[in-house]
Amino acid sequence: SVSTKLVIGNWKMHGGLRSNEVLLNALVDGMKSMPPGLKVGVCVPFPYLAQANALLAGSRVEWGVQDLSSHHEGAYTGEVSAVMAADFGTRYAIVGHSERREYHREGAILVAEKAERALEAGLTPIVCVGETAEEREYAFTERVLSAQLSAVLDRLSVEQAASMVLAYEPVWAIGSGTSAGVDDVRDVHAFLRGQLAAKGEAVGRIPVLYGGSLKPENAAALFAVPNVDGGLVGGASLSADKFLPICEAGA
Ligand code: G2H
Repeated sequence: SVSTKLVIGNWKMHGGLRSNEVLLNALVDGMKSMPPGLKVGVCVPFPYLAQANALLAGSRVEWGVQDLSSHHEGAYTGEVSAVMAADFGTRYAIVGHSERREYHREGAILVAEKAERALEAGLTPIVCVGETAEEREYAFTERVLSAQLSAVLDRLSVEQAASMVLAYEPVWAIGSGTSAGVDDVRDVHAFLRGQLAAKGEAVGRIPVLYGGSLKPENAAALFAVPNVDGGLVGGASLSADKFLPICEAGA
């Protein structure tokens, strides 16, 4: 657990050259007055990596991708490798987001391979785990999270695992407008911390982010929950007016 927060924007499939420029410049500016220690990043669609590199290099805002290929290189039409992303100064790679797991049928092993590719290329994987409403209803939350996480931890070396970021994103809270409650988040993050700590002290200390309808109104309360080291922000990361106050709540 870390005292200063890590706040990552996940733009999903939003953006355009002109609107990105306005947003990224506002973030660079806004971060100038934020307390040191706070770490902020934005995960942009692949075509905008070069733009992020150009506008954010040297600033306090880092950038990342939202997915990666599980392969190194080769005949994989439409895929983008971790090494390619790294060519653009990329720091983070979200892997295993529930939208990838659901709409692209990504399984636990594939997600683990993607995390491994990211680490090999020097990127920090942000591994997303989360249960659906139905799984939660049947009290399968811990079983689901444990299966998703252990697939990754089993594949990585301890050194690699100690360099990743974990994000808890309850699928039922994503894009719903309502975040998970602080009691749920406290319980789940304590559970995840225990799973990580079982892999040793270094892995037990990695940042664990909360994601799912984070907004300026609920960020401070969620960031105050034990074992919450920051947030993964979707919808509210698309405007500086919302994203910067969330970042500030983590300062
Ligand atoms: C969860 C989150 C960011 P939102 O997917 O990854 O999105 O904040 O829109 O719920």
